[in-house]
Amino acid sequence: MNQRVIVDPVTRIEGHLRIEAETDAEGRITRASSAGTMVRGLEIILRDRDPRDAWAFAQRICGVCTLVHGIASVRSVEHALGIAIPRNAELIRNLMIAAQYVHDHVMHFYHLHALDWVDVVSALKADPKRTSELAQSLSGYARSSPGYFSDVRKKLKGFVDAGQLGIFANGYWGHPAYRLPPEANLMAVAHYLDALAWQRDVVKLHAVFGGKNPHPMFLVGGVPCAISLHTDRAGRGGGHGKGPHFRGGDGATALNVVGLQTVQNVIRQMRQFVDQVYVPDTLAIAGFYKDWFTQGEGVGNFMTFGDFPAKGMGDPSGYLIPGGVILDRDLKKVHPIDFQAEGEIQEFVSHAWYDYGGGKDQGLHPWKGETKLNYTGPKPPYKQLDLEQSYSWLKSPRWKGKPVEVGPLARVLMLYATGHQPTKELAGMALKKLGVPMAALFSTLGRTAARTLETKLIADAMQGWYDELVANIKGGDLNTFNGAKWEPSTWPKQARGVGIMEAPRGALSHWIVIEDGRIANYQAIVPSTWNAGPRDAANQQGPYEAALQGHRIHDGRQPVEILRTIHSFDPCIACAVHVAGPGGEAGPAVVTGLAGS
Ligand code: NFE
Repeated sequence: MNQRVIVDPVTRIEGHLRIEAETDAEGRITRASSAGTMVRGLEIILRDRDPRDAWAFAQRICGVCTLVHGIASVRSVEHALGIAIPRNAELIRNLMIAAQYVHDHVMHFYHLHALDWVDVVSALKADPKRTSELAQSLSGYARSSPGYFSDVRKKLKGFVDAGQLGIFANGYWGHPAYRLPPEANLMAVAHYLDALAWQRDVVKLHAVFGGKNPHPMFLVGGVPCAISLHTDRAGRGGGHGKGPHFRGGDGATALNVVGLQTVQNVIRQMRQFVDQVYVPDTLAIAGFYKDWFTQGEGVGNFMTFGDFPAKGMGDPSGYLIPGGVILDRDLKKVHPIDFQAEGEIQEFVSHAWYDYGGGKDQGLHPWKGETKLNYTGPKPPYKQLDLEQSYSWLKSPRWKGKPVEVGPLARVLMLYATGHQPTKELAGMALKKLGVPMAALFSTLGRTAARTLETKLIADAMQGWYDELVANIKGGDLNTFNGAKWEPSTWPKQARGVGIMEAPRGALSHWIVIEDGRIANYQAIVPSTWNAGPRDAANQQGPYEAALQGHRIHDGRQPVEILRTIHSFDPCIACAVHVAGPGGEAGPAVVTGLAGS
């Protein structure tokens, strides 16, 4: 019987995502539709405000990729007004963005995605001694003794016996699609718990540079963290006339030696966890699911905007991750992006609950973007969406009319295509270990593996930025702010800018139009919008929708296959629709509805 398998909400993501998958008699997906079920509002809130304040509002788009909207926002204003930031500010921003990647990707792997592959309940059957042998065969990670795994198993048994799986509730435990032996399951559960503790520590990097996390502080023209090696715990000047006074601590208001040492420790902790836990776990788990290297590709087009500048955002030749577009999997040609051209980056609303002044089939460049809400869907509670009409609060962004995938896979492919040697070596090592060809990257697990590989590349790069920052400070360069154009009286009457960056989930852009010192228009095109958006005016599917095509759903009440592919993108619908949630609802468990059609 043909069915419509509905997953709403998709959990272990940020925000509200609904998938409606139409299947044939064999349970194969013939058409999948992706719907964001809550609405954006940030663009409207930003109108008429001071552009120098925009980051503080824009950053509240999301608390997962906590800093990226702050960075994209200040970059949009800097681009509009022609402000160059000091090298120290660039290094500090690079370190903060990189820390966000490492934190976010590890969290995604263990806490949002692993349970699609790891059967928590099966871990109870594991032998702690054999688990220890398995863990020690994979890496030199210290927490790998039989006693350690025995304790984790005991803890887990406590959850299960009490009927309170807590954070592990509502998985499809026992589903035949789970293939790991009990020992691999126990090891992964142990690392899930370790990663929770680890993230609490590494988040300190943001607190040192930006005051807090989530939502650290930013500043148009630089970073708000002054550097002073002469401050004590209370931030008072020290030194007693004897040169630098190397005291200081958590209470200091300026970046000092203690803060820098904390950053160095975080970088070490990050690299250690990535090398000893995240990379080996990804390869070990992926080895049991090689059929997932041949499905879940998506649209076959990939886009990056580029990030981690070495010579300012104005000079893309200095970016660690280059920008460009790869079409139809062809890694031999990278197409340049023209951000200003009207026909390149556009958003469509043909199947979204918005109107455009010029008609629903029009595509708009974001400087001319409109945010006019028009909900025409069924009245809740509803069983099905009308997929022939509008069915999502996400718009459909397109590059030259084409759907493109953004995110870790796009970045790894771009680094590979542009000859980045460490990427080539790392990808080569991973593919060899797994015994799969390069084409395996174009898949559900290829996307997940690419996220792991880029985490290692970026964690390794952090040490270089840190060393350069310390060398600058030692050389007497304490500058973190360019205030030359701080005053609106120095601005032109009208200015337009785009702030680009690579957020963990992919290419992010904030578009600002400034008139008479105020924001006349503001549009954010977010990675999850590129990936999760609905069909466009030409009926082309977005990447999520295309990636689900052809998946065989074995049990419509437990569609773990849909979760595997959707989670491989790491959805954030809060970002994609810039949620304004009225009720502060907690995310309920995965609900699967079957509606015959
Ligand atoms: Ni809310 Fe985000 C990232 C942005 S979403 S997580 O990464 O921008 O796509």
